[in-house]
Amino acid sequence: MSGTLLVTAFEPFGGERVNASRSAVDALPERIGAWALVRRTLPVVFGEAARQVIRAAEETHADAVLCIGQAAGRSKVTPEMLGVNLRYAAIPDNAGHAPKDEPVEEGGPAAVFSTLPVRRMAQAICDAGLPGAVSLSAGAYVCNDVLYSVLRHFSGTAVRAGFVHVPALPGQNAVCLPAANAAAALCAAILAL
Ligand code: PCA
Repeated sequence: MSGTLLVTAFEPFGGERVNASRSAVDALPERIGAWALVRRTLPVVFGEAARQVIRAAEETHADAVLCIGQAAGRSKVTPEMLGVNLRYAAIPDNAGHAPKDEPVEEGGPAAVFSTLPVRRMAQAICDAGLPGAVSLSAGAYVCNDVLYSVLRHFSGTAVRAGFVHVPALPGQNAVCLPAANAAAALCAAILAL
């Protein structure tokens, strides 16, 4: 694949001052292989984050969409296999919403698979000497909300979409990965698209 790749990161949430996804995405170059990158930062707000991804993808005529989020406690850069039709917030989002077991989409399928080659992406991260693994759960918070909604929106179109969680930054969590390493892992994953 080649063309325009929309890469999104998230603003900080949960009372933190930084978001590792933003640091990693900021460290990416303008072009990676055959891809020209366009970047956006999303609010950590159910529903609104996904709307902003979809609007940005349509405005920029993106050929593919790769959303990046932080997963504190994870030690690896993890391409997500699927999104689920579930909202559950252990902490309120940045607009104060804390849904408890609500659907993302009323009547939607229980789960949708990423349309990016997640196994190849994870393997490429490992081949680059960086920590990578496929994840089978993007959780039920705003990252999953974005993945599920974006996949549903672009289902049946030529636009591929997926999500990668990165570990927290040093100083945020004992389990961490420097932004430069997370960015290098994302580059490897993007080259495998
Ligand atoms: N991580 C959260 C939302 C924003 C982010 O960076 C999540 O995993 O849902």
